[in-house]
Amino acid sequence: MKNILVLGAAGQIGSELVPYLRNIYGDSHVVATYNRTPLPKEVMEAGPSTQINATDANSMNEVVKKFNIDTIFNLVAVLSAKGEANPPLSWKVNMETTFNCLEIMKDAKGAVFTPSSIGAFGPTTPKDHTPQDTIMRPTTIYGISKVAGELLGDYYYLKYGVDTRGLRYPGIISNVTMPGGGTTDYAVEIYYAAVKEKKYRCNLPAGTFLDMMYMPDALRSAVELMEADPAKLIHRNCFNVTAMSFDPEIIAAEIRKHIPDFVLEYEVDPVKKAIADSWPNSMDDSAARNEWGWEPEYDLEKMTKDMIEKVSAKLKK
Ligand code: AKB
Repeated sequence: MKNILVLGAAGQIGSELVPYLRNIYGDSHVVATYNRTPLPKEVMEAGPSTQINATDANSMNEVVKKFNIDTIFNLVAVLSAKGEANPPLSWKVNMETTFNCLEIMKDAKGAVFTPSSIGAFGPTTPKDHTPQDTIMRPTTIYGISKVAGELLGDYYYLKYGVDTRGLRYPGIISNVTMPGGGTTDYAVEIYYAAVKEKKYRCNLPAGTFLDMMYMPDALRSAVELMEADPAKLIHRNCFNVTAMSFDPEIIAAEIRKHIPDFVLEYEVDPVKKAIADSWPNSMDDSAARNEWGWEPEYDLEKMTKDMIEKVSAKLKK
C-alpha cells in the first residue's frame, strides 16, 4: 500500500482509520474523502483530502488518477437500521460505491478493502460460534448488500486479479465519532449516557447477544489483513472477526464496576430488535486467526475501562 484512498473518512471508522494509516504510511500518502459530513479539522490539515460522491465513478476515478492511488478502503455504507428506513438509498449507496471501487481498481491494478458485517448473516444462520462458511440469507437490505459485496469482491479477484480483501465486522465501539444508523450503536451510546447521566434507555432487550469489537482492534485488523501474505489467504472476502459478545445487561454490569449507580432501562425499538434477532450471538473467527494471525487485544473489561476514561475526558472539555 503506497497511496491510499479512504472513502467515508468522516464516519465512525474512517475518522480514526485515516490518522492510523497516516501514522504508518505517511501523511501525504493517505487521501481522506467525504461527501456531506465535513472532515474533522485535524484530518483536513494533516494530509490530502477531497470531497467526492462515491456513487459517481467518474469523480472517484479522477481522484484515483490524481493521487496515483493503489489501495481503496471503502467505508461508505448506509448501515442496518437506517437501511430499513430507506432500502433504495441503502442499495444504491452500498452497491454503487463497491462496484465503482472494484471497476476502478481493476483498471489501476490495485487493492480494495470493503468491510462486510455480522449483518451479512440471517435468521437461518447458526447463531452460536457462527462458522466462517455457512448459510447466508440475510433479511435486511444492508445484509443483502454486504453479501453481494463479498461475492463481488471474490468475483473481481478471481476474474480480474483485483486484490480484494474484507472483514465481517461486528459492532464497533469507539469514542471519537459517534456511529449512525446501526443496530449495534447502543453499545457506544451507553458509555456516553453512563458518564453524562448515569442512566441509559436501551433500544435492544436484555438477552440480545451480539459480537462487538473496540476501535483499536478494528483498525489494526484492517491493516493486518491488507498486509497479510496473499498466499495464505483462502477466504479474502470476508473474514469473521470478533473480540467479545455481550448483551445489554452484561455491558451495564461492567460499567457499574466504574459507575456503581448506573441505571439501565429499556425502550425496545421493534425494528432494531428484529434486526439483532436475525444476527449471530457470537461468531467463530478461527479462519482469520489461522490465515493471517488475527488476535483481539481488547475484551469487555479492558475496553470499558478505556472507554470510560476517554469519554469522561472528552465530556469534560
Ligand atoms: C450495524 O449495526 O448496522 C453495524 C454493523 C454491525 O454492521 N454496526
